[in-house]
Amino acid sequence: MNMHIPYEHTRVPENEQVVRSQEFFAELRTRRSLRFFAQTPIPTTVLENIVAAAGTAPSGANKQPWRFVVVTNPDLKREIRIAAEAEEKKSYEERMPEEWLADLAPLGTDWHKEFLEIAPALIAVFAVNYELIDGKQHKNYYVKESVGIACGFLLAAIHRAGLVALTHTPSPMDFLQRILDRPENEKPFLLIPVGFPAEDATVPDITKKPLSEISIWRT
Ligand code: IYR
Repeated sequence: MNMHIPYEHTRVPENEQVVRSQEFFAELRTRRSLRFFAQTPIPTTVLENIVAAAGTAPSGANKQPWRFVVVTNPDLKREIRIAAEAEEKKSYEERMPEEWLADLAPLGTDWHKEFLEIAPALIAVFAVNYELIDGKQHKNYYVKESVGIACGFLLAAIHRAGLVALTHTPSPMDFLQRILDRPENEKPFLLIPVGFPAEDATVPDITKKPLSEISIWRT
């Protein structure tokens, strides 16, 4: 059944396209992954808008196979920190090969994850591999791609709102399913602390590859 409706489009003149695309790039390039947060709370409306923006992402067959669990409860944040640090300690001390540790050295990361308690909000993103409707499993499509795109939208929305975040990947992170009481069909995808930067926040001295290195033009 084809249920198309007219697409509303406002034409952007070419000169304005150039300005807008340049400004958007300029804004995005100031985004950094932050590990040092202030405790300042985030207005709930802002958090809602950020998550709603993520929910506009495209997805396989428009199944929207994502769930965003927004955690501001201090006891839950603490529980998540303790569980994440237990896994990360094992990873850093036993599981990660030398090459990986060497690649992470410029970032200065280790198993301590204070930010999981300090950041005013943690957004735990879950990938929904299938929906359970009336006890029947309905598969979702391109789940990783879809949720990855939604997380990109989420990070851009966080940045646009004047907030900072970290795409944190404790591994393994099944503890999130248990602590946050999510069903079997939802698998943890990313854990994103969100907030304001600490006064004395620092970031690694790293840069992005130039356009010439990330693109090939076949004109
Ligand atoms: N998940 C660990 C290790 C880690 C891995 C990568 I790849 C990073 O870019 C950063 C950290 C951690 O969160 O510390």
